[in-house]
Amino acid sequence: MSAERTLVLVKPDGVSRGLSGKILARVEAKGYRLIDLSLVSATREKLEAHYAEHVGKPFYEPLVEFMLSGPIVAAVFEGERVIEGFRSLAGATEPTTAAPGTIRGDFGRDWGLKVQQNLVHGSDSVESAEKEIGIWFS
Ligand code: RTP
Ligand code: MG
Repeated sequence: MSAERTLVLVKPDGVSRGLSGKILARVEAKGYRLIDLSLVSATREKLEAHYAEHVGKPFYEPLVEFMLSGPIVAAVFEGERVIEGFRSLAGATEPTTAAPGTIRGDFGRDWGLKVQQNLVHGSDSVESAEKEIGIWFS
């Protein structure tokens, strides 16, 4: 099987809490190769494209506000089955119940807000990875 690529975002909570290095180190330690890396500020346009599937949902607007609240680390990682592999490292969406040993499970919790501040994003398919890499690394 040929190597895949995925887009990883360290969300504003991860960057502001000083966890970017730790998070990227976990992905590298698993054996995935860092291909591209950037500290970026999101824009509404980028987020609308990135979260197109969530536009109109009740958590969409708070999610956008959260993603605009500070800088984001965008990274591209490569490796066999990296899309699945990173999502497995990240853990379940809700940090309170994400399994210990995962990024969200080890570093995240419920901060009492409507939108989970769950530290990371990872693409969920080859198609979304291609689309998302294009959005954050254009
Ligand atoms: P991501 O896309 O960020 O990797 O996370 P995911 O696949 O685990 O979660 P997804 O369902 O795609 O949702 C995207 C992000 O929206 C926020 N969210 N809040 N009910 C809620 O309050 C809610 N549901 C989702 C989270 O930040 C989630 O990561
Ligand atoms: Mg998702």
